[in-house]
Amino acid sequence: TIKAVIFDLDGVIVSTDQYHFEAWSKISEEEGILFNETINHQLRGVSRMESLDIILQRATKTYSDEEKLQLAEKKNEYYRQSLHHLSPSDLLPGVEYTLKTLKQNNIKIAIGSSSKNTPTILKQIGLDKEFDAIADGNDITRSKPDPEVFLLAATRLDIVPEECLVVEDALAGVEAAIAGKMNVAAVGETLRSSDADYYLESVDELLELVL
Ligand code: B16
Ligand code: MG
Repeated sequence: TIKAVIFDLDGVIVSTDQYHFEAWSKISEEEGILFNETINHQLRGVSRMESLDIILQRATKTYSDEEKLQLAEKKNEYYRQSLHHLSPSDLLPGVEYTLKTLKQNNIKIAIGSSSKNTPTILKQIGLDKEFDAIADGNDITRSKPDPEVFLLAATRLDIVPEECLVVEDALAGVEAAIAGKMNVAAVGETLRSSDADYYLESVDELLELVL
């Protein structure tokens, strides 16, 4: 039985991926590095510094650690500019209903996100008080596909991994959930044939699995 659902944030609760894409595009353009949707897809669920490393694989010059930090900071400033526009209307389809229904049925809900901007995002979309536990990029040292963020969420919920269902839009996140011995449901076209236990067209389909 499933006693808790741990939601990824970007790409599952809210579609901030477009904002990440725009911010990384600006950085790449300024630095003269090739960047496109395909490369952006590799950044899903991956931490900020690891994302930068993936982008810099196509750079012709080498960057010092100091320069990398500056680029990551600049990207985050661009990204945070976009977050100002975020509002409850940006919740992905079915999210509000799903959270409400899980609560009514005494299923615990948590966030497990790589993003250090999780507190800001949750406030902007009006969900900062909704979850029983939040584990995010500020709490962890190893990002997805390491299970750390999901295991921390489970610990904070006081539910064993085997009784948790993770909902993810990123391959790294699906792998993290599997590594943490959790049940995992994938959303989003690109994960249609991943190793996830379930595939969902939209988040509300998880209610059929859990209730
Ligand atoms: P930040 P998730 C992830 O969030 C994003 O999918 C990924 O693209 C981003 O690089 C990462 O958060 C770090 O975000 O720069 O805000 O700390 O999908 O795990 O909720
Ligand atoms: Mg995601």
